[in-house]
Amino acid sequence: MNKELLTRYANNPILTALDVPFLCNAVYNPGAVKFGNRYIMIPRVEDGRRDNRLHVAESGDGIHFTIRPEPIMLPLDSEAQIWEKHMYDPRVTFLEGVYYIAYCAQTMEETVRIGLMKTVDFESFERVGLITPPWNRNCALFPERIGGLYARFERPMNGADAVNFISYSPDLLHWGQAKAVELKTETWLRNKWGVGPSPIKTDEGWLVIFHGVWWAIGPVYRLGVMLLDLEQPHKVIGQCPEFILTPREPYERIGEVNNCVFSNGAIVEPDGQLKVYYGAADTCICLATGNLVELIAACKQ
Ligand code: BMA
Repeated sequence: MNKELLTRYANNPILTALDVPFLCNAVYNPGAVKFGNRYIMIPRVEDGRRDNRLHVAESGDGIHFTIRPEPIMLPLDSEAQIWEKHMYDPRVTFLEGVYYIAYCAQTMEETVRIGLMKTVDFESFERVGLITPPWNRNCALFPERIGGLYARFERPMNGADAVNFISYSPDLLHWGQAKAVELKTETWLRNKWGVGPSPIKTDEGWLVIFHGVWWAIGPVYRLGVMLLDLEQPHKVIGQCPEFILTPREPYERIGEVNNCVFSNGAIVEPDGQLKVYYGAADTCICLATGNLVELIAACKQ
């Protein structure tokens, strides 16, 4: 088969800077979740100063989204004033009746760590706290406790960028017991890789979409898929050796960052279709779909 496992929506991109009702540079890398019968995306919006904020975008069909002009506002305490100069790459996880959003919190000097906020209605949002030390950029919560503890996928930026961990917490604030995720390195993800949307529970294991980076003239970001053990999620029980989406279309090849498909938001439909929302070239938002059964089978080949 010469076709990637994810299929692009024919009218990509589905959201661009021109759809945002104020001057902005780019809109990309959205978190995504189904909320009742509505689709919610939380895109990263790079405004006319190139500062990054999170906005809510809504849709009835998962394709045509309207973005709210106001960013998500959290009370700006003194810590947030430093750490939330930029907010981006949110992962939304529905956990124990609450929507948690793990996002990158970055200073003016570009030191980055993970912040966590929560909402029940996508109208008001509450900060939970900064949940990693500085230098961590990819984090997604699991949608349920594992062994009685909250769990997350994370990648500290400690020089070993190709190592991701699963860590655990009793309260969502204090995290530890980190275990390295045993993913096999392939050439296309050799330089670094990180979690995409929050892990999806299936009968066969946790299905995880992730990005992998190969450094050519610059970085090339592709998407892959793996399957993790339900009880010990650092154990990779299946891994598709090939990427499932690679930059090919002009909107993925050319933009603020060329050759980049990056996802941190996906929605499972009742019929087993997976809608993967992704940022293309750090410029706009696109949609690709896959089939859960096929993705699981690809991990087990
Ligand atoms: C990563 C993150 C993403 C971005 C990607 C490509 O490190 O910053 O938000 O899409 O780089 O620039």
